[in-house]
Amino acid sequence: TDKLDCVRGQGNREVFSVKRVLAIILGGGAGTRLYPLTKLRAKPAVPLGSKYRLIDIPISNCINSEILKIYVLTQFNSASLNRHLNRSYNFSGFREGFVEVLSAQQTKENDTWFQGTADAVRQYIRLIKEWDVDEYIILSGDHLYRMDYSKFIKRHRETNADITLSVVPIDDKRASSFGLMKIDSQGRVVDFYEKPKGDALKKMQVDTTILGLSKERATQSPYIASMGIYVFKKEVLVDLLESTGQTDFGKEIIPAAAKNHNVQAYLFKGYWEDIGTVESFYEANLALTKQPQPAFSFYDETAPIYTRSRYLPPTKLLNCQVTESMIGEGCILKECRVNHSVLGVRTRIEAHCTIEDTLIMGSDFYEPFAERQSGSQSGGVPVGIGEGSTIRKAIVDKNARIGRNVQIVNKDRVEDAQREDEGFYIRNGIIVIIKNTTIVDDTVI
Ligand code: ADQ
Ligand code: ADP
Repeated sequence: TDKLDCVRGQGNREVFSVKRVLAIILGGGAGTRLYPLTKLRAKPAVPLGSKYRLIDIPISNCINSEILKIYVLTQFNSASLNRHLNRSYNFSGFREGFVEVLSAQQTKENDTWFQGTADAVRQYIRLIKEWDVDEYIILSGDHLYRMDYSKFIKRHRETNADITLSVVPIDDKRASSFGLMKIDSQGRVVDFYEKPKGDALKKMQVDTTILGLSKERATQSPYIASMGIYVFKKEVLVDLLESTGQTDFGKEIIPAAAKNHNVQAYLFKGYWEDIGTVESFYEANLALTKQPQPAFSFYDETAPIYTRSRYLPPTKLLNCQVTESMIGEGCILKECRVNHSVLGVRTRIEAHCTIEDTLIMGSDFYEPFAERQSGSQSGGVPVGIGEGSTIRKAIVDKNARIGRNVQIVNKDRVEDAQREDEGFYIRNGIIVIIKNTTIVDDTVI
């Protein structure tokens, strides 16, 4: 089939078209930063904003930029990821489009897992280079943003760059968790340092008015950070991966290339958030409820975010007080109070519950009435949030069964705890109830 793909690729000869670009989405390595949301699924399949999944963001950006050849690289494949992609992105009507998962495999040449990002691409370089394209665009699977990649690619071609990095100005506080760079007056990257600390960090400080920022903004954000999104000339990426053993883009490939290649910086001006940690993921989800103007909205007529269509019935609310929240389809809410929260598809909340500052992911299925009845009669807990329960500052993963009069409020104000056997984690003070977990009646967390 590789050969066939190649032949199909050669039919595509538009000059200066984004169609001659292949996207490679880095879907996730060991999955530790979002754990336990990645306990039972690949990172790209993590649910986001009531009805989406993380992978919908870069794929939608690709589609809206007319890039329809998309590989998703993951170290940990899962049935739910494949199911989601197969059901959502069926490009039968588009010429040559595909979304395919390539998962890490152990081969004779490569018997170690969880190498870096560049190594993940290298494992599939033979397949990837078969495509007759001009550039590869390398994307991350855990960012929330809307971007027209065609502008990014245009800039790459205009500057005849070998590699172009998408960049944002960043402040002192967050700078050390990014790859930072110095650029010259033409926008060429002359120095790159991955996540510098202490003195090394200070040395990467620059005058960001060079990016066109006002004096005031430049003082607030004196660093130029890589978004971890790259456009590579085809032959440059192939050569770098085949002629070196470098395993990571941020740590090795980019810093080395800045010394002897034309590496350019492309300034991205929109909202962009790395949501690869439990804390940033939680914050970004709740930020969607902000009024009147959330920083990011899934709604944009010209560049929609796609996902799987589900044909769920509308949400039913009985006698609820809902403020500053987002509610997915197919939910049933009885007499409850919901404030500053995001509820996913098929969420079920019984009477006298209080839900605050919480992300509930909902459920994959409806439990028939008879099952709920007989289950609770025999001491079982139905899917959803049971009567009289209170949940604050938490993430409740899918299919969780929360009993009656449960309090998930972080009573002892714990910052971090790993209580997997009891069905939860606490990360940065946020309680995460693990997928499929049962929390019995009257539990206090
Ligand atoms: P990080 O995000 O910290 O920094 P990394 O951990 O390499 O870098 O992850 C990049 C992306 O690749 C993530 O989406 C991750 O899930 C995925 N990934 C990691 N290992 C993978 C593997 N083996 N297979 C498939 N996917 C994998 C990067 C850059 C910085 C930049 C920040 C911006 O290195 O320079 O500033 O992104 O967020
Ligand atoms: P996750 O969000 O954790 O990735 P999955 O993608 O594995 O979850 O599950 C999603 C899909 O699986 C749902 O759309 C649903 O159709 C199906 N599903 C899972 N469990 C059940 C069940 N018990 N009954 C019916 N459908 C189910």
